[in-house]
Amino acid sequence: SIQVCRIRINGMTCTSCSSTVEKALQAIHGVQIAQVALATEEAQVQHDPNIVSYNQLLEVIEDTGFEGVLIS
Ligand code: 9UX
Repeated sequence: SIQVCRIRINGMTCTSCSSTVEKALQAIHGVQIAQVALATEEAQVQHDPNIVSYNQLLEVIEDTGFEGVLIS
């Protein structure tokens, strides 16, 4: 089943930042939809937890140079 999670993204200051994070999340196998909002500093990610875990999402975010923190 698909899980929707919200992640706080710390360190983004421009739309290029948020685009980088969004594209990285969208490229992950097991992610259906990923949207990153600069204004709220939040990502909403629909993923299949059997394919990609929440912790793997955080690792990809950190690989882009930003910090991710689970909201819900
Ligand atoms: Mo532009 Mo966002 O260097 O860090 S991509 S401000």
